[in-house]
Amino acid sequence: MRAHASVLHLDLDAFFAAVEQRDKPSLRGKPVVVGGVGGRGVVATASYEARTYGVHSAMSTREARSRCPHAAFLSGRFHAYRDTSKVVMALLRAASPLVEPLSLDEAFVDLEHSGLPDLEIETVTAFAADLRAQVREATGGLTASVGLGTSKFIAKVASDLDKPDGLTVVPPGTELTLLRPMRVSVIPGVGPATAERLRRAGIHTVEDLEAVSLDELVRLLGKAHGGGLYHLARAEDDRPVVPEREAKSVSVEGTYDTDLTDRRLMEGLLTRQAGEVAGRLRKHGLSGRTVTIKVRLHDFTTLSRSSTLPSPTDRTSTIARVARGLLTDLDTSGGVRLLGVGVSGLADWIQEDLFGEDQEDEEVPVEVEVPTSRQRRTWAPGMDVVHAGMGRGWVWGSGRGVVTVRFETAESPAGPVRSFAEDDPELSPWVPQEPAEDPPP
Ligand code: DCP
Ligand code: MG
Repeated sequence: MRAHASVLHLDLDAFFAAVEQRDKPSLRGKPVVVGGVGGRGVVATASYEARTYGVHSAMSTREARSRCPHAAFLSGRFHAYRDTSKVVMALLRAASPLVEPLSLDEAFVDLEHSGLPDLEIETVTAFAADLRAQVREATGGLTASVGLGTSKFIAKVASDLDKPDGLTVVPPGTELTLLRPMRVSVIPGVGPATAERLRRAGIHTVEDLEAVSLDELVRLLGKAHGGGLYHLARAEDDRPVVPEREAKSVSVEGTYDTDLTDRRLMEGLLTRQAGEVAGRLRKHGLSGRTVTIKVRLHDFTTLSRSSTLPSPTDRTSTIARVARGLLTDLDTSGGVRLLGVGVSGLADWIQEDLFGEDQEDEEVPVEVEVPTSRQRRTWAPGMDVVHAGMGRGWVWGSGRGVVTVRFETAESPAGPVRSFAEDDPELSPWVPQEPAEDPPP
């Protein structure tokens, strides 16, 4: 625990839904649910307007529809979330060299190295207020909730206290007063299973936990976990803010506007991605042992599978073969929205070189063509489209051969709604320019 509240945690509010409301003016101030819109889909997130009806992340979309039938149910646009996340992370990195992203919409920032004259409450609070204003400005109106505290644990708890659009500072010395009445699940590492075990031992709050001896906790939860909780229950947390280090993996992924169902096509895409990964590894003189594939299903579940090779490789053929093999274990019959290949466990030398001369990479690049929405005729709710006469808009709904579009963008006022035949040649999916490749490791 530090002497000053110099750890900042920032978390964007209702992230995916907020991006949708920014880009779809007619949905601002309205209930919006983003997630799998099909029969077995789950909610990824809901706007705060929808949350008042009890809709929340991980709930089935079916249940969300019954709780809030008038919400807009959108299937998500990952390119927009990723681009927005990049803007926010760049802004944080400009504020401090020590930024540790936790997910697309969440990061720790260490203020000890941000060039502030001091770390007194007034100074760090003003810094945080300014950062929140900058985020709003740079993202076109998204709000972030920020917490400041003497450790990562406290900063993260604090950012959640006044959501959405909040700023909470926990002054040094007040940590335990804040934590004691809270449920044990507030502690990082206390998931449902641990919480249940503690509950059976009569431990509900942090205060209850604080009263338990180290021996007893170790007996209940094992040495590492029990020991960790013993300290966190006392707000003792010295974990440093660790900036993203050199890439520990090289990966390539693609998101698709339509649900891919053809196995051959998916294998082709994985092979092509394996080629790109291998090319980047070779370019940087790297090789890796663990091949991972990432697959996001139509209902938003994201799966990853990996396999570790006996020795590192930088070969397209090896990576592609493993990636295709990993795909065979997954049930993708409902359709796939994202595919990716990565190699981790990087080393800067290649074992295979020790045993022979540099062989040609024998994998032949494959020609694959991803079907467009027109070929598949799927118009996912929320997706970006462009109409020859009407300009940019988004799919409001589709069915029975008709697709309904609302014509508006982040910069326009709420726009008109028009319906078209699903195969209207004037209407096509709108895809943003490919963003520049991430900087090499
Ligand atoms: N997400 C998801 N599936 C989940 C949880 C989250 O796909 N089970 C996605 C959607 C969220 C984003 O990650 O918008 C960020 O997650 P958060 O937990 O920060 O949730 P939100 O930002 O949506 O809401 P909050 O205002 O509570 O932070
Ligand atoms: Mg968030």
